[in-house]
Amino acid sequence: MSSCFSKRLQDSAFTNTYDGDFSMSERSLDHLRTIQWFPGHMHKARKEIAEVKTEVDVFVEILDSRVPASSMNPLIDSLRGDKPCITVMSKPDLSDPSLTDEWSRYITCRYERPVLVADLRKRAEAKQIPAMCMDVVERSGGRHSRVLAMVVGIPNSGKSTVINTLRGRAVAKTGNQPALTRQQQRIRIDDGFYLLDTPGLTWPKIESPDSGFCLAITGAIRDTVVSYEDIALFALEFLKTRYGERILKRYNIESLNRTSMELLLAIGKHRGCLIKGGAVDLEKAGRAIIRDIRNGWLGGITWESL
Ligand SMILES: Nc1nc2c(ncn2[C@@H]2O[C@H](COP(=O)(O)OP(=O)(O)OP(=O)(O)O)[C@@H](O)[C@H]2O)c(=O)[nH]1
Ligand SMILES: [Mg+2]
Repeated sequence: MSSCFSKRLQDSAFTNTYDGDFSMSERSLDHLRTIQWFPGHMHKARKEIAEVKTEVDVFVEILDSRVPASSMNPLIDSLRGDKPCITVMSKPDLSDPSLTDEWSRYITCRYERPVLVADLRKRAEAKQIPAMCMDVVERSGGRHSRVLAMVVGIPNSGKSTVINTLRGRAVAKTGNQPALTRQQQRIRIDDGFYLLDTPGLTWPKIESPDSGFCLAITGAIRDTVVSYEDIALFALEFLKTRYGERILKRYNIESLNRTSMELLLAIGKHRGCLIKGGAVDLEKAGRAIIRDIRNGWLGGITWESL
């Protein structure tokens, strides 16, 4: 393990959750509040996961590879306890390949568990999951003639999608918005392997404002909880330091030497997001940027680095 990562990382108190530095440089968005979203159905889901846990052989934790740190929900970790686990990093088509690779190697080394990076809509990529589950169950001394794997993760990370992909048809409801799954659902993949879909869980208390915004950008938190203007301001602050060229190119902007609000105004103007009288509609402009990001039109972006 020591050969994998720097001493700084190994010394860090990275136990259940990432505590490294993924804050934005040049912060100028102090007015943005910490986002919290843990609606009632998640309390119920948490209870139901705890109730069924004794039957479960292995956990499949789905992390959104765009926000690997904020996807590592300490609540899920505590519900899992010492059950075997594999980690699947979803949506690699929307994240930055080199950072996805770094995170994947980090999680493998730090948590000593198998990690699969996969576009969960593609059978060729997801099909390794059953064998990986069987393998960790066997190595942990559990039964393996009939394995029940519980799929857990933050909302909108791809839990129901992977079940549909492995089953070969749409047995679970999916869509690019959080909290679509409200109840557990057990699906037979083959005679020896069952998957249990669960409702997505957010952190009961999001400590870091940056984490809340990362989850909002990627659609793990309901869009009505925070304005598009605020999410876009956060996103632009990050993008101009890490992926500035893409902003310049996509929105035909000449210089990044502007505040995030100035960028939002320029992009709003460029996109024609105007209200009566010609002023920029900041909410509309923000929504256009967030849509571009979620659709991958600004390229693969990872919002958290090691
Ligand atoms: N681009 C991309 N989209 C994906 C991938 N996996 C899932 N999706 C999409 O992500 C969205 C959310 O997927 P779901 O399977 O509904 O997510 P979930 O984790 O079940 O969400 P909740 O039930 O709300 O907790 C859907 O639009 C999927 O098509 C992936 O690897 N890449
Ligand atoms: Mg679901």
